Amino acid sequence: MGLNCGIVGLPNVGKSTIFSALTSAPAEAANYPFCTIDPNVGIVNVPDERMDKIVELVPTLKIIPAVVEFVDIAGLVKGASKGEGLGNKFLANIREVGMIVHVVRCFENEDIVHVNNKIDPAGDIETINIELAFADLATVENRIVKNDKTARSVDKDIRKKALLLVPLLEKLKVNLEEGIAVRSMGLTDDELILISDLHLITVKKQIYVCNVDENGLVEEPEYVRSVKAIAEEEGTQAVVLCGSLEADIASLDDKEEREVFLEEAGLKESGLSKLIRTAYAELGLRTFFTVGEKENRAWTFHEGSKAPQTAGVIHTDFEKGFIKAEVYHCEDLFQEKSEQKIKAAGKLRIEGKEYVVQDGDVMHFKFNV
Ligand SMILES: Nc1nc2c(ncn2[C@@H]2O[C@H](COP(=O)(O)OP(=O)(O)O)[C@@H](O)[C@H]2O)c(=O)[nH]1
Ligand SMILES: [Mg+2]
Repeated sequence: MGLNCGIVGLPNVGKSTIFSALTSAPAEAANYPFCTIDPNVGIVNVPDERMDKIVELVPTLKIIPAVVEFVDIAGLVKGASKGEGLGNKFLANIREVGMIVHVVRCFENEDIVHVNNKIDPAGDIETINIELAFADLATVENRIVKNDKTARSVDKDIRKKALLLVPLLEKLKVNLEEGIAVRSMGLTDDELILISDLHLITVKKQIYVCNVDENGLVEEPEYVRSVKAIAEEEGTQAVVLCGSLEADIASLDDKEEREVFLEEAGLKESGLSKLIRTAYAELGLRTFFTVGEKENRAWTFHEGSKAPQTAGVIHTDFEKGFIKAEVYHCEDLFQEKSEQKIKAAGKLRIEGKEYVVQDGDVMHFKFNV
C-alpha cells in the first residue's frame, strides 16, 4: 500500500526543517506495523476534527488517529540520476514512496545559500523534474536493452509480451528525453500495468510545497504564484507554509500555546496540518472510524474500497469471514448525538459485501472466524 510520501527538492530549500517539524510529535509506531523504521522516515498523525467531535459524543479510553508516512529524501542534486551526490541512495528511497512532496524555496535569505544563487521556483522545479525524468529514462533505456533480448525468446508468450512493450518503451523514452513526466503522458490503465514493474518515479503523483518566510504567509509572493500556476497546469496541489515558523510551532508542547501562536501569525490552521491532509487525500487515502468505550480509532482505506476490504484493514480475518457491516456516517452522529438515537432515527444501515465505504463512515463489522 502506498501510504507514504517522499519529500524531495533542491538542497537548502527547507526539506529537513519541514520533516523534523512534521515528526516532532511522532505517532505511536506500535499501532502501525506496516510502517518502516528508519531515521529518515516519520509516521505522522493525520489531523481530523471529526475525531475530536466523535470523542465528545462517544467517550473512550484511547484515541488512535490515522497516520501517513513521510520520508526525508536526501541527495537530489543536478546529476543525481547519474549517481552524483547521494544519487543511488536517493533513487532507491524515492522508488519506494507512494507520492512525491516537492518542496520549493520561496523565501529569501542571503545567509542561506541557494544552490544556483538565485531564488527561482519555476527554474528549481524544472531542475528537479528533469532530474527525475532522467532517472526514469535510465531505467527505461536499460529495460529496452533487456526487452530486445526477451523479444527473441523461444517461448511464445514471453515473446508476445515483450513485443507489446516495444512501442510503449519507445514512447516513454522519447517523452522522458524531453523531461516529460510519465504521469503526464496520458497512458492508459493497461499501459500503466504493463510498465508497473519498472517502478518509475515520475509516474507517481506529485504535490508542491511553497516554503515561504513569515511575510509570505500574509501576502502571497510572486514566487508562490509561479508555483501555483505550475501546479494548476499539472492538475495538482500547491501547499504554502513557512518551514521555520512550523518548526517553532511544533516545538511547543502545549496545544493551547500552539493555537495562540497560530492566531498571532494570522493562521487558522498550521501549514503542516494542511500539508498532511493534502498528502493523505492525494494519495487516495480515506478514513473510516470504529468507536467504543475502549477505543475510538481512525482507519485508513483506499478510495473506492468495498466493505470486506476495509474490514481487512483491521484484521485479515475480518475480510475472510466478512458477513455484513453496520454503518452510519459521522455526520449522523453529530446530528443525533448518540448511537441509540441514530438507531431510533433509522439511520443505522446494514451493508453487505458490495458496499463502497465512504470517507467518514463509522463501521461495526460482523464476521465469522
Ligand atoms: N528564513 C527561512 N529559513 C528557512 C526556512 N525553512 C528552512 N530554512 C533554513 O534553511 C536552511 C536549510 O534548511 P534545511 O531544512 O536543512 O534544507 P534541506 O537541505 O532542504 O533539507 C536551514 O538553515 C533552515 O533553518 C524558512 O521557511 N524560512
Ligand atoms: Mg536536508
